[in-house]
Amino acid sequence: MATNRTFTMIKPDAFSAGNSGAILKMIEEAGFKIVAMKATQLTPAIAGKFYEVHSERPFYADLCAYMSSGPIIAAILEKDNAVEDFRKLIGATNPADAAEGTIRKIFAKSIEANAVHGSDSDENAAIEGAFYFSQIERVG
Ligand code: YYY
Ligand code: MG
Repeated sequence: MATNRTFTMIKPDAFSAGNSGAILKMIEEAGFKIVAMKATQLTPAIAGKFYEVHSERPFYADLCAYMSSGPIIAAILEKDNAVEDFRKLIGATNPADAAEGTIRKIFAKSIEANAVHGSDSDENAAIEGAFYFSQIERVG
């Protein structure tokens, strides 16, 4: 996958609140193209694999339970400088610290139920995109 891509999930809190459309609208209005997308529900084991990097962190078990608690939307997004620009669009992990106008400031319920995921590097964007989407399930 090219480095002008990032990976996102609309998390269970935002999906169940019916905010997926509003979030996708903000994403498109910020100049991102959706080049792969699906709705799915993770099992705790799959959530655990996705967040394996956090497996030693105290919040890991709760995070895996939360991320498998309801449907999500997974998507690959394309834009120049995608990873950095998308992290700016979503705001800080804790919505209490997120800047005004960011997706997490507007939609997140808590540090755990924080509405969206965004990859933190080009390398992880490629890994995370490939975790969800095969070649035939995405553009390019
Ligand atoms: O990349 P980002 O999602 O902003 O934060 P990470 O530090 O990678 O943590 C992943 C995920 O874990 C975060 O979105 C919510 C949850 N989490 C938590 O529940 N409690 C924390 N103290 C830190 C993170
Ligand atoms: Mg992260």
